[in-house]
Amino acid sequence: MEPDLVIQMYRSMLTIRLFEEKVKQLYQAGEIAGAIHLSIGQEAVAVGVCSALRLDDAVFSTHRGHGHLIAKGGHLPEMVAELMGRQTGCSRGCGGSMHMFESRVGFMGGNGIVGGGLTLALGAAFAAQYRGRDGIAVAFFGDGAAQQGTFHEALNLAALWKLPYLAVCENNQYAATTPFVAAVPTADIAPRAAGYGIPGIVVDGNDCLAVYRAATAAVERARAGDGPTLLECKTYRVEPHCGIIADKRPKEELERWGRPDRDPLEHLRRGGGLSDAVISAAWHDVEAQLETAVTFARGSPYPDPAAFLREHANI
Ligand SMILES: Cc1ncc(C[n+]2csc(CCOP(=O)(O)OP(=O)(O)O)c2C)c(N)n1
Ligand SMILES: [Mg+2]
Repeated sequence: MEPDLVIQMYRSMLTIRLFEEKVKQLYQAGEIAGAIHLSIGQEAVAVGVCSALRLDDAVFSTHRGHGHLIAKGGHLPEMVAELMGRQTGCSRGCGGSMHMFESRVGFMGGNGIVGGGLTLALGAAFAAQYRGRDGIAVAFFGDGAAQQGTFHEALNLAALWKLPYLAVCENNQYAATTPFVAAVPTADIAPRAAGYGIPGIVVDGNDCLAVYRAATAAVERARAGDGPTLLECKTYRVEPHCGIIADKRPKEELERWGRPDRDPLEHLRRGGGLSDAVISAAWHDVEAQLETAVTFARGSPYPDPAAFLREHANI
């Protein structure tokens, strides 16, 4: 593994972690409105997968998508501005947390509809194949979304047409308050791939390098025209589902997943042999970038509804 790539992955995970912590603060201070779903603890999935992609590969995200956009190269000032509902936001302040969109980095949007991204990504994968391009489409989705019909519809068609498609299940073991074990009769989702004749891989979703390796193999397969892969990343959401739902997960479980050896950043720091100097430079840099982003967002105007309606009068 290239040392520069490992450092880049660490910085990207750190950016997600510190971004989410800042968002939590701003939300609690009333500077961000609406529902916010944080992905602290799940950083290695977003970064491991997106590090295996090109900028022009298309990523379709979920309601918990800040990390996916950051990992795909999203711009922090526009992201914070979007969360604060400002005109300079990546969706011009009209999308908010679940509907960020930044096509210039191949981020084709978050989605408030659980399982919705699975079928949208299918369209992008078909478009790439139809146009003879070698781009691929990735759908992130949760363990809860795997119970939706769109999961089966998307995998069936992607496999039938050998589309350049990668389905990434972020199995954080809960769908809101419903534990995975109370909703699914099997230990894993990945074996369902056999029903569509495609590879289904289970990987430690808190191990960024393991996710990266598995995603790289799936991306190579898709680009070669050999069709889709289902990648199930076992992980854990450290924060509650969203700010407004009580967290009833067992204390012992929270403590177990909160241990440093389960933390994705700490895991990469140890496994990647990153020095203290590299780590502290990364912290310094990312903290400064976030401060700049927040200042930018606070200083930006709110959208003008009349101008927005005029501009979109033909829709
Ligand atoms: C079609 C649909 N059904 C229900 C909901 C309400 N809802 C929002 S998030 C969520 C849980 C999703 O769980 P999972 O797919 O595991 O993702 P996670 O929140 O764990 O990242 C539910 C049921 C929704 N937004 N859309
Ligand atoms: Mg889940």
